[in-house]
Amino acid sequence: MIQNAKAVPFRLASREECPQDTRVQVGRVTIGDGHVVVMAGPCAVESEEQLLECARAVRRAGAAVLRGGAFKPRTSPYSFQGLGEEGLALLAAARQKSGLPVITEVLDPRQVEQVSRCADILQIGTRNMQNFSLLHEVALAGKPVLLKRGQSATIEEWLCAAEYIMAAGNRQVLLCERGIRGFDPLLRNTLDLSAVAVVKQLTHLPVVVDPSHAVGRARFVPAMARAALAAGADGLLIEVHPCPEKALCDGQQSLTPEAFAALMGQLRALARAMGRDVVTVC
Ligand SMILES: [Mn+2]
Repeated sequence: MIQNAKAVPFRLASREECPQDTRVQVGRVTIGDGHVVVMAGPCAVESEEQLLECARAVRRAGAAVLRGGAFKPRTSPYSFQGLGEEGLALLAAARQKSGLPVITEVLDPRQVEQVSRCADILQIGTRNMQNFSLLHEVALAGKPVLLKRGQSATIEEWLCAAEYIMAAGNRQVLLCERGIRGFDPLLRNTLDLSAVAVVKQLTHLPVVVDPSHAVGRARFVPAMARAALAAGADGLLIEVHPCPEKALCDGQQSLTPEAFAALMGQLRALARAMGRDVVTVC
């Protein structure tokens, strides 16, 4: 038993354990069945108008899941930290009005229950990938979990973090590549698309790519979103803001609704060329 654990540090997440692709069900949306699921919305929930405008725009363009942060883990403690509970209430309202399932980040094990009430997918951010008490709590919540890769995490460390969630009884895990720490100041991070190919082979879990946080500049997001789809990603997580220059968080990497709609058209064409579809909620 101990020898086995040594040989394969992530067992439940491995292809050997489960040769068939895992499908994660989020309301009527299935992630991991070969089709492409696009999740989009603002970095942070800022107001009712901002969130609803964004929800309507991304839905119209064909997104299947609404993203939005209520609790924001910021590099500086003086940056906007999110609306917290008020943000969760706005997400719940947007979910109801738009009919889109919601993904939002949970930062603290003590908030998992509260966040679970309005979230269809619980997001673990890059800074918390190895916060094992948080991974344990989200596993117990019984909701799908999107696990972002740590900024400096190896693929194996990332899969071991997924294993923590699975070993605690939750198999509904989405892996999210969001860029790793690079050396080039022109980009926020380096999008590791090779990780998508590697992880698709090593595991049966769906893989989502977040090009927004990887490149950190809106003008580079469409190219990397297309590349992620071509690399085999099951889904994309993209930041969209009705007015990026006024965003309280990550405005420089947020697409306008118009740019997002144009990108969705390209993604649909690319998906078709690969014998896939972009999933929409109707
Ligand atoms: Mn962000």
